[in-house]
Amino acid sequence: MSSFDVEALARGVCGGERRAIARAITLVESTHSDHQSAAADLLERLSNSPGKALRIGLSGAPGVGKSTFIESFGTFLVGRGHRIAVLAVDPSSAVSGGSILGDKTRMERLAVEPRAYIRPTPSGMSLGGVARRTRETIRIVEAAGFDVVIVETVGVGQSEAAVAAMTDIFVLLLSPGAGDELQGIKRGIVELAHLALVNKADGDLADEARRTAAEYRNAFRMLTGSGSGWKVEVHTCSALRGSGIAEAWACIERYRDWYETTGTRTRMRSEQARGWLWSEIADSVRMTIESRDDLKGLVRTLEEQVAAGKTPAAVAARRIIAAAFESVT
Ligand SMILES: Nc1nc2c(ncn2[C@@H]2O[C@H](COP(=O)(O)OP(=O)(O)O)[C@@H](O)[C@H]2O)c(=O)[nH]1
Ligand SMILES: [Mg+2]
Repeated sequence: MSSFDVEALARGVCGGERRAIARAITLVESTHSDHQSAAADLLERLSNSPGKALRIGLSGAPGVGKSTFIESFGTFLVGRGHRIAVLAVDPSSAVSGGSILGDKTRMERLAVEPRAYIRPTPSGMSLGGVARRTRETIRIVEAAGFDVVIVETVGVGQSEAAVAAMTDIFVLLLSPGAGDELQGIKRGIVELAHLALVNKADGDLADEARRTAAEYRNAFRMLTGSGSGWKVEVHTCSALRGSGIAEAWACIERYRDWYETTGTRTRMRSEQARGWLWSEIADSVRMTIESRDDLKGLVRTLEEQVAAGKTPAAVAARRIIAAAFESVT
């Protein structure tokens, strides 16, 4: 992207043009400083078209059936007149590379559906970078008219909390049988869920899936109580056969009603926006420090001292920040 007309790009995005959407996402993912100011300009223009999309976080261990579920669920929603965008937040999948190939075959119908847009994880980005750009990508696809946005994660790392902080509802996909330790899911992730779906409830696994759902229903009854006031639902589905998909959507719609009528949406979106502001500030301070040649020596020395256990991290951080801001004023 060498030269660009941000106004035209914003117009293209708002008109739902796929090429413009792809260019806009590439722009916000770029780490080039010129691109970053153009990206900020673009996002400001897009903020005139407020996001009305329902943002769904979807998580589950590798192999649980996320891609198959997205294909089935996405096709179902498209059939009901929705426009759906799928964004993946998983730095590890970009490293392994394998999942993208698998997804092409597992999301066959959705991948060619004009009312759907699938964006894989940008490669070579840290979790922080992916999470930051994913928030901006959500804004782009919302402005482009997609009214359901699914943000997918793998359920084994830290990206879940970041995704929960940028979505309206968090859906956890589970396998029949195994308890959550065996499913490779961290406890904290289970606690983020508003809806848990035990997938693969078909054939030989159907009974097991029902039992697993009952177990999770019990576990959630004990877990929640004081929380937000939403009672976590647990259902079964078969992404492969398409059963339980309509029920999952019905639950999401119930949640949405609750979310909007109780004022939770307004409160959560404000909290998320505030959190976003502060993480942008933290990121910018870091990037500014990293890009300042005059600080390189100090940073390197203190980094080594911290690594060697000679200087506490907090002390070194204060010195670096003091040095960075001192020379600004
Ligand atoms: N029996 C059954 N298999 C499924 C179902 N959903 C996914 N699978 C299979 O589970 C494997 C992993 O699915 P995939 O969607 O790639 O999982 P992901 O890694 O979570 O994205 C594939 O072989 C799928 O065909 C289901 O509902 N029932
Ligand atoms: Mg997958």
